Amino acid sequence: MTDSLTLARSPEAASLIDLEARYGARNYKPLDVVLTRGEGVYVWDVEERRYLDCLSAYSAVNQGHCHPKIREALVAQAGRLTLTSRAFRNDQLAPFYEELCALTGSHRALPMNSGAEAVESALKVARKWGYEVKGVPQGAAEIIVAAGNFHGRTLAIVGFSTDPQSRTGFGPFPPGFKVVPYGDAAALEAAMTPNTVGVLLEPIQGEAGVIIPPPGYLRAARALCTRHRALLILDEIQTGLGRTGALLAEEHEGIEADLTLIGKALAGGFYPVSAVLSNDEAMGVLKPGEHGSTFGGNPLACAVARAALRVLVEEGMIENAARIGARLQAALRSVASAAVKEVRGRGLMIAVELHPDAGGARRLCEGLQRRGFLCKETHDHTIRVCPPLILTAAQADEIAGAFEVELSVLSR
Ligand code: IF1
Repeated sequence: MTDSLTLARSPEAASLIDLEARYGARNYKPLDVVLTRGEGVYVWDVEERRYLDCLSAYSAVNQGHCHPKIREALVAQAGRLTLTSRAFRNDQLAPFYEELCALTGSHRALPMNSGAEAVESALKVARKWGYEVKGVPQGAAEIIVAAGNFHGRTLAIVGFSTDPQSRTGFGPFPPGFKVVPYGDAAALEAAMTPNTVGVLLEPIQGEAGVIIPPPGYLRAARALCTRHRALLILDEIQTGLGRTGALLAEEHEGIEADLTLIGKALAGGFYPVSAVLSNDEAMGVLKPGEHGSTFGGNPLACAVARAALRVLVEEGMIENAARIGARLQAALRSVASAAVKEVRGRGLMIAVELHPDAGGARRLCEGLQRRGFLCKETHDHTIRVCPPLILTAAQADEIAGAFEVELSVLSR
């Protein structure tokens, strides 16, 4: 099991890695690649080696690295006005609301910063809606989540995580959450009570390894929430904004959530911007002073997000993700390797799962790195393949080719 690369490491890279180890919290174990520049699907390390980015910063760089039009919007706004607090209004928030709601068919949007903040905000809205609109007794609200979920790293969120690494050592956790198996509509129905105020699901579970639920599961969840008067909350922070070949993954099932969470690529990798998208009934429960954020809805965030959404749509990235994603999935499935257990995906949200005895996903990622492709493993045996949505057919074929070569080494 190689635990370090055979790639030559310059004194600059070695020094930067040492400084990280000396001064940084050790909450990540990144590949030993020190990046210094990004453009489109490519990033370069401090030794000027070029890599095709197959992670897109966990789908936060769907538009490609350093997109020039988003950068222009950032620089222009940064020279005018960056932060006012919400004590005052600014000239970017209203057009951001209007464009975002028009694009997504939402009635209202709540602007936040990180994905976890959007999730926490949705949990608060669902509980308040439950008490004030549905009539659930105060303090009795229940929210159902799925096993294998990943919704962020705050205490409430890790409190309902089923991943020991995410939750061990951080208790006690807030009550009011129930966990059901993902993809099982009967189990979801059985967990619903008159106090159920919300069901929080990822349309495709990202961190769990691109787990796609059975066809009809999301439609069933939608119907159950309608029947039991609970809010369907879809976390599209990773699946949204074109990643699965549709603007929102919910479109593949022809449903609409009551609350939809977006983040990551909402600002094309330039700035932390997230949002809760809602119909009037749910978001209407928030009154002035009941929720907020220092940076939520700031003019710089809104200007950047407006540009990020504009290029996503105008440059056909969503359609490209569908077309090139299908090509890449087919090419990866055609790789004849005994090491591969399954290739899963929708659009350019793809995962290659290896058999447990194949030698480990981390080793494959290090081999791919030597060939100029940056991928990230999840849960030991699965490699995410999530390049920017601007990927070309030729680049998709290069990724599949690199997997074929590295997998042939693994399966020997
Ligand atoms: C890490 C992966 C992890 C998310 C979904 C909410 C959030 C995320 C579906 C929270 C964030 C990031 C967090 C980052 C690595 C990455 C990740 F799933 F994408 F692979 F961890 F599981 N909902 N996912 O995927 O958004 O607060 O981070 O802006 O924590 O290591 P955030």
